[in-house]
Amino acid sequence: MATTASRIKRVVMVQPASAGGNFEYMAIPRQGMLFLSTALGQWEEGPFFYEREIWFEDRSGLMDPDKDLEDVDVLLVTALINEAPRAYHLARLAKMYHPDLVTIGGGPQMSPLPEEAFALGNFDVIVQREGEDIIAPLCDLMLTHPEGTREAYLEKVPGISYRKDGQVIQTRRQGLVNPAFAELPDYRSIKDLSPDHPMPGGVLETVRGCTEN
Ligand code: B12
Repeated sequence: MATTASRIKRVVMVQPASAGGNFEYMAIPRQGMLFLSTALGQWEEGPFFYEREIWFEDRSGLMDPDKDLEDVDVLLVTALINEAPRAYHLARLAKMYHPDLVTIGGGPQMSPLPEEAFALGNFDVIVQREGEDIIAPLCDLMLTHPEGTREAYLEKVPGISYRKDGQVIQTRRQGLVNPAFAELPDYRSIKDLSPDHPMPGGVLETVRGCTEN
């Protein structure tokens, strides 16, 4: 963890390598990290500013959780089921090498299964459902209050799980994030994205949630 008292904090956001590869032909990064990065980048109400790097392992190669997370303050991990084994492995090693690093998980696999994520990934917090509106205040909280003193603050954050005295505590969340909250995906923070190393395909989000009601 960065030891300086700087107001600038470093966040690495990872979409872990998928088992068997990300499709047959090409890696298509998902949108979740891109919108969370926008939300962190536009946050001005808290004590910190967030410098982000989005690391899609299927595209940029595997991260070394020892070397690549030095001087990083927060690790955000997303996962679908086919990325969950690597996600948990990575998060566990990250915590082992950097005990003070804040680790937060989320996405379609961990959201409904926080117990699995805590047991296998040893995360500090799991975010359930959408995350744009709470991610910056949550990072502020985690970086301001040391482990063991956070619970009173965490219980006020809607839609998360955390551990307290060996139990998993879940907070309730109602409603959806306003679609204009983080307007555009933050492609600029993607690691290694340049004209020499473009993405072969991308996704455009037109509607959030289930299109079949
Ligand atoms: C569009 C879509 C696709 C597209 C585009 C994929 C892409 N690469 O972008 C296509 C058709 C290609 C596809 C393929 C697959 N998909 Co798909 N897909 C979806 C769909 C409909 C929307 C995903 C999306 O873009 N959402 C918008 C983004 C912004 O939301 P998000 O990713 O959920 O992220 C938000 C939150 O989850 C949260 N969050 C996410 N990660 C994190 C991390 C942290 C730290 C925090 C704090 C918060 C957080 O914050 C984000 C912003 O609010 C969902 C169903 C749904 N309605 O959600 C299924 C879904 C994600 N797909 C699913 C699956 C299984 C797959 C495949 C593995 C299928 C297969 N066997 O090949 C592949 C994997 C491809 C890949 N590598 O991504 C499952 C995942 C279930 C699971 N437990 O893993 C879902 C949930 C459908 C379902 N109900 O089964 N998919």
